[in-house]
Amino acid sequence: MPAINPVVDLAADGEIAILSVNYPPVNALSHQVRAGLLDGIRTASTDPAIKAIVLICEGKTFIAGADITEFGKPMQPPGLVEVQDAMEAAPVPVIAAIHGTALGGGFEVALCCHYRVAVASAKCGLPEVNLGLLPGAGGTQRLPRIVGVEQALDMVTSGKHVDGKTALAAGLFDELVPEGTLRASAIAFARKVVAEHRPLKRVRDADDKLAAARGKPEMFDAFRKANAKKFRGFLAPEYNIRAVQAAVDHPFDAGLAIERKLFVELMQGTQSAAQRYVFFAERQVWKIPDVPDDTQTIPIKRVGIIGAGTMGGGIAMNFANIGIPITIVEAKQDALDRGLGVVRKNYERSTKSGRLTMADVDQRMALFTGSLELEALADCDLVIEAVFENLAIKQDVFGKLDRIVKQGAILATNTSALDIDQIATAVARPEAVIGLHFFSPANVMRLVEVVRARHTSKPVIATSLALAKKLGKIAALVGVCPGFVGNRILYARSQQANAMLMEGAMPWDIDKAIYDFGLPMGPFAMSDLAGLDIGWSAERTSSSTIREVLCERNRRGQKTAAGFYDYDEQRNARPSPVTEQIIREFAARSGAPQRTISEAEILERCLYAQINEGAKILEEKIAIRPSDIDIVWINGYGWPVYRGGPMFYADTVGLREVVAKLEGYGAKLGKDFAISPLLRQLAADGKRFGDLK
Ligand code: T1G
Repeated sequence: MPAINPVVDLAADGEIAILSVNYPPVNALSHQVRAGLLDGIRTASTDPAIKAIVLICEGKTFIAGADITEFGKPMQPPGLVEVQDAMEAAPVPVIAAIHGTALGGGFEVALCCHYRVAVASAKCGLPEVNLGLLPGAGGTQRLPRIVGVEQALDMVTSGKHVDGKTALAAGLFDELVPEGTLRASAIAFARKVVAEHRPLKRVRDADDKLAAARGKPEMFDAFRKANAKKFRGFLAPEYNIRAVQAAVDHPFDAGLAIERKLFVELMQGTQSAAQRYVFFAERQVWKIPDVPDDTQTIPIKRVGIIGAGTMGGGIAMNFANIGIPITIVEAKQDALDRGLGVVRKNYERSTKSGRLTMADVDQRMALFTGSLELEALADCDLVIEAVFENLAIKQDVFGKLDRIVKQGAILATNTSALDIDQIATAVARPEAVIGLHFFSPANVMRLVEVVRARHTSKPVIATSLALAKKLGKIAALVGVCPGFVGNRILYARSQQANAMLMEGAMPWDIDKAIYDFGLPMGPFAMSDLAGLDIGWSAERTSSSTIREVLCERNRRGQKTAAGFYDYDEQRNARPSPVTEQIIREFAARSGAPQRTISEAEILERCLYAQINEGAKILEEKIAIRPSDIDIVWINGYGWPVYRGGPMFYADTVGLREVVAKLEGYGAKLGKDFAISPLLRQLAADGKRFGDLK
C-alpha cells in the first residue's frame, strides 16, 4: 500500500490496513495529517482486499489534538469533520490503537472509529476547556452517548485526562492490551472483529445514555450551581455545558451544528486567545537562551531545609512527594517538633480526601530527618534556607553552610525580596548560590521564581529548573532586584491601591474592582488574610500609615476578626465603618482632597501600574520575556488565565491606550511614578509586548 504523505503512512498486514501518523512531537492534527488520514481512509476503504483498518501513531503519543499552532490562521482543507465522516462511514471496521494521550481532536477522531483499543498506560480526554474552547469536532455530542451526561459534563469542563482502566470501565476503550504490543494486539483485535462479524459501532447512533437525561434540564443547572465558584469568569465551561445539553435536546447533526456555533464563538473570543497564549507561555518559560537543554545537571538525592516554619515545611513536602529524603534543621527542638507536626497534619488532611493513604503519609514522613545541627546538612546535594527574612541572618547562615556543605552542592535561599548577590558574598562559591522563591503554601502553590544571581552557574540554573519540573511546579527564571518579578509588580499595584485610599476610595471599593476583574481577592482582603502586623511592631509604631493605625487599634486582620474589614464567626468579611472612619481621619490629617473614584480608574491605575512595572522589569532584563511575567502572575498571584496575564492583557487593551491613561493620571500616580521608556517606545511604534522575542 502506498505511503500517503510525509506524516501519514498506509500499510497492510494481510487483510488489515494500518494507517499510521508520524508527526512529532504529539501527532497534532495539522492539515497535512488531516489530508493524509482522509486519503488513507478512502484508499483502504475502497480496496476490496482490506477487511479492517487500524489507526495508530508513531512516537510518544496518539493524536494529542488539533494543531494549536494553526489556530487563528485560515483553515486548510480537508476539515477534521470530513476526515471523521470518512472514518465513521467506512464500510469496514476502523479501530483506533491508542497509546500516550488521546486528547481533544485526537480523541474525537478515535470516537469516530468503530472500536478503540489501548495500552493500560494510555489516557484520553477533551481538555479544550483549558484553551478556552470546547471539543469542536463532535466530542460534546459523542462523549455523552458513551459515558452519560454527568461524566461527560465533568470531563469537558475539567479537561481532565482519564486513565486506561477508567476509560475501559466507562466504555471509551473496548479493550486494554499489554504495554509494548499495541500494533500487534490492535491487528489481532481487528481480525477478531472481522471474524466475529461485529457491527460497525457508530457512536453517533447511540442514544440510551442520552435518553436517561432527556426531560431533566435541572441536572445542567445543578451542575452549574455546584461549580459556580470554580467556573467564575470563564466562558468556556458554560459553553461546554450548553453543547452537551444540545446533545440531549437535539438529534446528532443538529447538536453538532450547535456545538460548531458555540466553538466558533469561543475561538474568536479574547478568552481563548489568552488561554492559548498561556499554553505556549507555559512551555516557553523553561527555555533559557544561554542555558542550553543539554547543560549538565547536578544529581539531587538528598535535600536540606533550614527552618521548619510554614515555608520550610511546605517546601520540604514537595521533595518528600517525589521520594527525595529531606534533612530539616531548626534552632530549637520545640520548633522542629512543631514544624514536623504541621507537615504530618497536612499529609493526614489529604487522607480525608482520599488523595493519600495513611501508608503514603508514613512513607513520606519516613523521608524526613530532623536536626538541630547545620552539620547534618554536610552531605546534601541541595540546601534551601527558609529562615527569618533578614539579610544579616541569611548571610550568617550561608557563611556556615559554606564551611559545612560538600562542594558541588547547590546553596539556595527562599528569600522573597532580599538581594541574593548580597547573600552570596557570604560564601566562597557564589556560583552555587541561587534563589528558589516558593509561594505559600509551598506544597500547594505551583509557582517557583528561580532567581539567577550574578555568579550563579548554568548547571545550577539547569538543575534548579529541572528539579522544579520534577516537583510538578512551573518555574520562571528571574534576575535579582527588590521583590524579583512577582512581588515587585505586586508592590506597584499596592502603591496605587494605598494612594487611592487617601483620595477617597475605600478598601472594599478597590477589592471589588480587582475581584470583579477576575482575581480571587483584592489587595486589602489579601492583607487581612496574611495579617496586617507582618513587619509591624508595637514598640516602633508611629501611626504613619493607615495600616499602622489599624494595628494600633488591634485590627490586625482576619486573626483579630478585624482589619480593613470586619469578620464574622465564619470569617466572612464586611465593609467596616470603623476602618472607614480611620481612613477618612487619616486622609483629612494629611490634607489629601477626597473625591469619588470610579471603578474604571481603580482598575486602570492598579493594572496599568503593574504593566508599567512589567515593562521596566523587561528593560532591566530581570525577566527573559513578557510571557514569563504572565506565568508568574497567573500561577503566583491569581491573575485569571482567561486574561492571559498583565503583559498579554496590555496588548489586548493596546499599549497606546495604556500610555495615554497613565499620562492622563499623571501626578495622581505618585511623585516617583515614571512611565517605562520601553512601554512608551512600543506604544509609539504601534507594537505589542507580544512582538518582543
Ligand atoms: N498542537 C500543537 N503543538 C502542540 C500540541 C498541539 N495540540 N500539543 C503539544 N504541542 C507541542 C508543545 O507546544 C511542545 O512544543 C511539544 O508539543 C511538547 O509538548 C477540534 C480544537 C500532549 C499532554 O489541549 O496537553 O483539539 O515547546 O511540552 O509535557 O476539538 O502537550 O517542544 O516546541 O506539553 O509531554 C486539544 C495539548 C487541542 C492537548 C504532552 N489538545 N497538549 O505533554 O509535552 S484543541 C490539547 C498537551 C482541539 C478540537 C480542538 C501536552 C501533552 P515545544 P509538551 P508533554
